[in-house]
Amino acid sequence: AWKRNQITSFTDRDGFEKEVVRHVETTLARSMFNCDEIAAYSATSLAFRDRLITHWNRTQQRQTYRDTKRVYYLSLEFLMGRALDNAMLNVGLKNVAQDGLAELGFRIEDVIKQEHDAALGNGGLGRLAACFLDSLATLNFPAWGYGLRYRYGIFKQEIIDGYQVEVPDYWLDFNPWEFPRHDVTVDIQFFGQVNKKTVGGKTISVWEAGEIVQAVAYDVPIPGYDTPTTNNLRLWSSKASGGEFDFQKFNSGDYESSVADQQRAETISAVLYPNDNLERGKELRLKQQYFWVAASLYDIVRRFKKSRRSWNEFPDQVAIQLNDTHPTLAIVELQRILVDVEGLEWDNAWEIVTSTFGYTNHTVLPEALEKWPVGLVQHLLPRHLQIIYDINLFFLQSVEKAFPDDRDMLRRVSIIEESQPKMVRMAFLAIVGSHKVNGVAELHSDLIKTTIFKDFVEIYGPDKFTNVTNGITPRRWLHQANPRLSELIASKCGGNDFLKDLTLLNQLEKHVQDKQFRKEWAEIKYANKVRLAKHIKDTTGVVVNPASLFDVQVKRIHEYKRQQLNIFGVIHRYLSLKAMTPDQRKKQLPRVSIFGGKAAPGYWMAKQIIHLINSVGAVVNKDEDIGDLLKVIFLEDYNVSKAEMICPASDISEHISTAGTEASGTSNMKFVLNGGLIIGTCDGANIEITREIGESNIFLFGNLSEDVEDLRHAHTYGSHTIDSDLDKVFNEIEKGTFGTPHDFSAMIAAVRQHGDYYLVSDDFHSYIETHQLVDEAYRNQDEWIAKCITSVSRMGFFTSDRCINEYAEEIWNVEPLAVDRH
Ligand code: 26Y
Repeated sequence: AWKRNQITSFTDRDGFEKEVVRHVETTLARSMFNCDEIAAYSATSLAFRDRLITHWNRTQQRQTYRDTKRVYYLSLEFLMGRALDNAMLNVGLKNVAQDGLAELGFRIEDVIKQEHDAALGNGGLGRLAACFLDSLATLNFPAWGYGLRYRYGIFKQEIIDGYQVEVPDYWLDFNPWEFPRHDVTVDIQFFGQVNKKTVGGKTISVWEAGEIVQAVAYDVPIPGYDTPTTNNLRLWSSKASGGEFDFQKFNSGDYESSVADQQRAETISAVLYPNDNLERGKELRLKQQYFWVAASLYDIVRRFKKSRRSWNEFPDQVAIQLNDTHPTLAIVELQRILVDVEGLEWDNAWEIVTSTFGYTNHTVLPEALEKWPVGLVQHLLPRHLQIIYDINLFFLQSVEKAFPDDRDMLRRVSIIEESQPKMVRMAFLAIVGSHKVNGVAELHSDLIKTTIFKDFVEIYGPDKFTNVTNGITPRRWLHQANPRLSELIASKCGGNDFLKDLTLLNQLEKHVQDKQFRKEWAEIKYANKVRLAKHIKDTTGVVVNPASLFDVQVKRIHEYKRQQLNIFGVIHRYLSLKAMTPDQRKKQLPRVSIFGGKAAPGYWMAKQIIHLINSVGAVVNKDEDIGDLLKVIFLEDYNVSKAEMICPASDISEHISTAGTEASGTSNMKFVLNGGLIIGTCDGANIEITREIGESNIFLFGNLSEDVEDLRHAHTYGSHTIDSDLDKVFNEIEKGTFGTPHDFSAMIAAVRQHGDYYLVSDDFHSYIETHQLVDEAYRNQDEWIAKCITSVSRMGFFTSDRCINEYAEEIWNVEPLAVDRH
């Protein structure tokens, strides 16, 4: 028998240091004498990576050997952030590394900070996928993620003269966390035509390629917390097929065009589309989607075939979850493989397909729903368009049977929208091709059933539609982001078990009245605020007082999320302060309004909002009448690793979307879990957070989702009077107090002239009043801290572990694989 992994496992400080030195001197080919922090980061990562590989191989072997049902999570986005700290904590050897690095002359925090975020996502949807991978591994589910290996992740945001400027995020320079699998490749075809062939009396369709691009697998290990299970995230990279050059062209002297072919192929996985909730219908995006989906399915089918089971067992072995409609072509591709390649009958194949897929919807915003022009699909994927038409035909036939007199129903639910040009409605295709459809919070799941997917509930019955309220991983979002709070909690909850069973947080509640505990809690919050204040000073030059109330809104900039409401509220506060006498001012509570988030590069209004925030900051922050009473900060380049610093430092955070527009929100959960309170609308998961933590521990305001339609109607067809306080804010902007008024005229016009679609004026008064309640509550620090502790103690529901268990039970029908803890 061969001996396993003698070389690369360390368990103590000495062993760790030896591994670091070995990697510096051999893998990195450097000397310990000029080992800087980057080299220390690289070597530490390589040492931990080696450890993970052992567990990873064993996990994969065990999963192959046991051959139980696997889950495949298809997502165009995985917003992973940094890997090293997470790996150290999940493996449980961070202390060892800390001591070892200290002995080598490094502070572990500085080493961790060398890592570039893996920013392969836009926002909530991508981060959710990352939290799910963490939970799947922690709970020992046999699960793979499939995504694209973008060379450029979400752009880096710079703020220049108050405006957002996008800089490319080239992150792959050195990435120790990925393993290229040059032997795992799939040829993906595009364009071409479909020919009919008769084989043994049967007519089959053959798709002749017009272009072939190669998909190369890159694997990223995903360690579970406190378990040897290490799952796999497989990311596909595109490459010209047939090696580096098309030799025929090359030899015939057509060097330029052979290089051009290669570049065209590599373009497919080059860049993440930076739109969040805004569909643009670009051909390259559709190419990305098919490239990734086809490679993933080929891989999944190849693995299934190894077990030599009958095709009818496919859904017993494979569950595929579609993260929004972006991977919906997988439904069509599997049907194509089963019918055209494997020769199954249509109905038999379709039964297998629909039993395999589940579809998660993340939005009701019409502008975010994917539709592809029929002509584009025809051109790029001619066979797939035929299959889509057949799927639609059979579907509409069944609808017609059930609703014989309802012609309009057929028009409404058709997968093909009969518009000019005709469009393929991807959400409808996803519903028809899946056995379960879920929303991501209760309100959202109700809304999709009563609005955008109403007809489908009638057709399929209500059981096809379900809710799985989002969650977050407490490993990254508490233990890693807020180590001191995590430790304090552990001291009251009987150790670290709460990180695996978050409901154990409820043990905190009996300590709420404990003076010493509250004091320590408050000290930790303060220290986290000091750290953020330092970051603010270092990056913006503005000095903020950590004793102020920190009011945070960080998320993608979008009109529906209403950063404009927030900044108008800030201006209102500024005007109120300016109108006070010095004596009155002395009684006011100092506040720091902190914003962060990226605007899609083509989203002009979102960029205007950023500009207004910065313009207000420029005036307020240097106003000597105001001093510490109000500071306005825009934090550049909000991303996962910044969120890990910001969430623990917030007193109150803002989740203030127009009711009915934010599907769930997940940062609301991160902020509360880190001992902050929230101000929010009755939207998304805010509603369930309120149910869990209690109404007295959250600041809710604004109109309800059921009233939004009527209000909008009234704006358009009735009289629309602007809230008088908001009007004063607008007048002040128009006076030029915050710079050239023309710059902000569109934002004001959206409210005054264009129907105020997001109900900024309707909610303004309630918003301002509720902020006054926040101020009052914050004055009583003792009670404030009690609210925070109580809230945290009741947040157990919002772990992504609960979420994954619900998916496993209700949608995937998969079970964890027991592990031996050698
Ligand atoms: C079609 C394409 C342009 C597109 C790209 C990205 C469409 C949507 C998105 C991203 C959507 C997204 O991040 N949605 C968010 O998903 C979170 C996780 O479920 C929710 O918490 C959040 O409310 C929702 O906005």
